[in-house]
Amino acid sequence: MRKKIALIGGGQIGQILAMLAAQKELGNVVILDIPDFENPVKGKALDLMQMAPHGNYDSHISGTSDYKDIKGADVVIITAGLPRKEGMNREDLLKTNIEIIKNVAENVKKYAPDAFCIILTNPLDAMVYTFHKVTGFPKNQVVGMAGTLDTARYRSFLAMELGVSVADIAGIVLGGHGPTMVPLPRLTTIGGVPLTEIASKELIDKVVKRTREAGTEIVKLFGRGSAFFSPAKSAIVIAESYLKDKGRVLPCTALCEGEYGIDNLFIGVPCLITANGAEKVFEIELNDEEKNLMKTTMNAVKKTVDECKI
Ligand code: A3D
Repeated sequence: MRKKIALIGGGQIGQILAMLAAQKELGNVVILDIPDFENPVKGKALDLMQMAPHGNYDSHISGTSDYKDIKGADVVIITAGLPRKEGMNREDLLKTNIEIIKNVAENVKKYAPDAFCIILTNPLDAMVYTFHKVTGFPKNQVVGMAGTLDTARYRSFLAMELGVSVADIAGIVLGGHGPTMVPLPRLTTIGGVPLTEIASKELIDKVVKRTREAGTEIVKLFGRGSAFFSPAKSAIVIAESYLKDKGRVLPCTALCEGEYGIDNLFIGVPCLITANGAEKVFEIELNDEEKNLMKTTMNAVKKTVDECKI
């Protein structure tokens, strides 16, 4: 039987998620939005069905505002909520998006209690924490998508600066989804060659800074709204690893229970994604400077989580 992917939120990211999931034939896709946006998501679904003959996929795509339609979903990807506008930081979205996430969590718990859940709504780390608290799902069943994107941004900036194939850049960005995130140049390699041996400190610092501000750079260019192609692709990579039991090791926002000295917080860490969900968090031995950066990002995430009062 075909797998089922429920997309909660059918806006900018939701529509690209639907297209990518269909093109990869990950399963049938249901796009759910609020009643006011039921017709637009039905329209997007119909448009994607009409792309199928040239897109070479048989996935069925539908739109709805009724949670009954997500019943039996294998994967739920959540983008419901407001995105940033120019001049806003992610925390400015907290008040509105926390109510939306609580509502989504209650419904996912009721209608798709076995689904692997991937959350994108900002402020990301706090929204994943809230979703996990409200659903009470096991920790391996809930992740946030942020580090997968932050790492993709880091890799693409390095490729652009160094004039090398992005495929040969292996690296990781840890921590919260915001300006305190922690790219790890010390552990980055280009075709097996350590980055620190072929790039100057100035170049590395420039890329690290641009990575931390990458989302804001796009928000400034758009004026209204935030990135959507790359966040959608990053979430699909996580979903695919789960659905196909690929065993990708991806930076995801996962529950830490002592790892990295972090307790009871969802934050970006390297995760093994299999058919069991976020099966394992890998712990890397960090140096003192990196440990300090992790402490700073942990405190930033904790501050936002505390504001959720959940
Ligand atoms: P947008 O195009 O506005 O789509 C959001 C959709 O959510 C809209 O269609 C809304 O109608 C819908 N929605 C609102 N409330 C509900 C609800 N209660 N139930 C169901 N649907 C609802 O935004 P977007 O797709 O550009 O961004 C979505 C979210 O992702 C925002 O919070 C962004 O900040 C966030 N985002 C995260 C990243 C990460 O890397 C984590 C990157 C980019 C955007």
